[in-house]
Amino acid sequence: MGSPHPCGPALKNKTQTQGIIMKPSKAVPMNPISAMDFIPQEQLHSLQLARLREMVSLAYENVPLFKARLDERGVKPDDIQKLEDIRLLPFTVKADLRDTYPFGLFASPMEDIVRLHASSGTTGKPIVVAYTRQDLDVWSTAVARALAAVGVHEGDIAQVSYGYGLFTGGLGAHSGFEKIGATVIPASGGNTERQVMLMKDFGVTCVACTPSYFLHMIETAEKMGVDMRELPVRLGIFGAEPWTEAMRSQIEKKSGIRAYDIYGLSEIVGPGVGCSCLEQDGLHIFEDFFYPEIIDPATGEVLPDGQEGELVLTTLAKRAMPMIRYRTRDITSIMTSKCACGRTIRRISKIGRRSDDMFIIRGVNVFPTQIETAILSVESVLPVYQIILTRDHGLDNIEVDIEVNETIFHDRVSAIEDIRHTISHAIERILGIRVFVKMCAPNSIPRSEGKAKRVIDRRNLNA
Ligand code: DLL
Repeated sequence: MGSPHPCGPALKNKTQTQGIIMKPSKAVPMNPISAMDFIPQEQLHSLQLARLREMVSLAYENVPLFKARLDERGVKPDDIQKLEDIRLLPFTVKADLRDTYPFGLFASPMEDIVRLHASSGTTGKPIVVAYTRQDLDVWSTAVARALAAVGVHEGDIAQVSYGYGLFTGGLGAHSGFEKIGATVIPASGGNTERQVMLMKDFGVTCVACTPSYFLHMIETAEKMGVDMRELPVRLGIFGAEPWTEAMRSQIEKKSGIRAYDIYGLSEIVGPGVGCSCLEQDGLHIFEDFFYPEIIDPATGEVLPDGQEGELVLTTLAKRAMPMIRYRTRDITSIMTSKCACGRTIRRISKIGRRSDDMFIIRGVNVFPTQIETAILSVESVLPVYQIILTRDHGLDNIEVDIEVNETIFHDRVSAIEDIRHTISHAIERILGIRVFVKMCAPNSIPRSEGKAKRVIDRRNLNA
């Protein structure tokens, strides 16, 4: 403690952005838990190599699938002599977790495993992930470092509104806040009016939930006559789903808080693989725990920093279920510039899409977040939308349903029609194709309490 927070001065200057008045934050001293974020690169690389070698041996000796794949390639754990040798190792994919369901990828005996989580897949069985006591410590440390990077500190009152349970969001965020020494309110998702009440009555200063759920909280607060800008809440730690910069600005504008981005996935640990810092420019990866690579999704070839591709992650400190070169399907790039916050750990750019979120309409690749960007380029529209995919005589069609607010809804029909046209054109500008846009009545699109369901795919039903 004692030394000034490397981001302190920047923080003070950021009370006003793009004409939006933000709640002032005070500069906080650097939390010692952040020390590893500033480790010199050479030290980081030798630590990464030592840990990688340990992980590979652990997996080789205990996970039959991994051993078989290495043997097939004629690779031995000892062949990993430098960090680049990671390229000798095979990728792991989601199907590997399904095929070995439930415990086939565990590398530690069951008596050392103290926690299981699971992520619900779109089909069939969930994937199961495991943690030893030491893994839980790594996880809470990663989340605490993420929180420290955005200025969460002792004395903060944190409402965790990610779902608690098999989903890693709730318990993951919870343990990070506890490690920082904040007061945690384990609200979990749902019962939004009560969420707003807690926020107000308990003097909440930090909220953690999905960005789409926070937007719903803002709306609910408005209906309850509570102005979030008047509450002590000053920052949000949002993640678990792709969201755009435009969505971030909307949230900040409507609530007066700072919206930070936290990234993670169950297979690797849960939330806390990476997080934005006070600079809000990309997400730092906690590289001493999770080794990032970017590959060309088509060829598997490793791409240089700066190039966009699929993020591949290797756990460097997880013993229950080490993950070697896990293909996340998340599309991003490793940023090449140094961050103004001074952290030496590298950043990835905001994850706007997953390769499996993509759908093809009339030959054009479309990602839901592109549609979000178009919608949010139009003033007075909420990012409450759904994309409906249908198939007619073998041809895919897309319809974008967008809600309008009460004021617009009760305005002239021509006003709604104007907005519809503007959005249609904005989408056409971004995608290069025309799509059918439908304006919907207020509150007609279901709100999410966790990850938003943006795409309703009806193509199989009426193919
Ligand atoms: O969503 C873990 C998590 C919980 C992260 C709370 C952040 C906050 P899964 O359910 O396994 O785990 O889903 C992981 O969600 O591969 C991404 O596609 C997406 N995702 C997670 N965070 C972000 C983010 C949790 N900040 C999948 N931006 C990942 C974009 C995200 N996408």
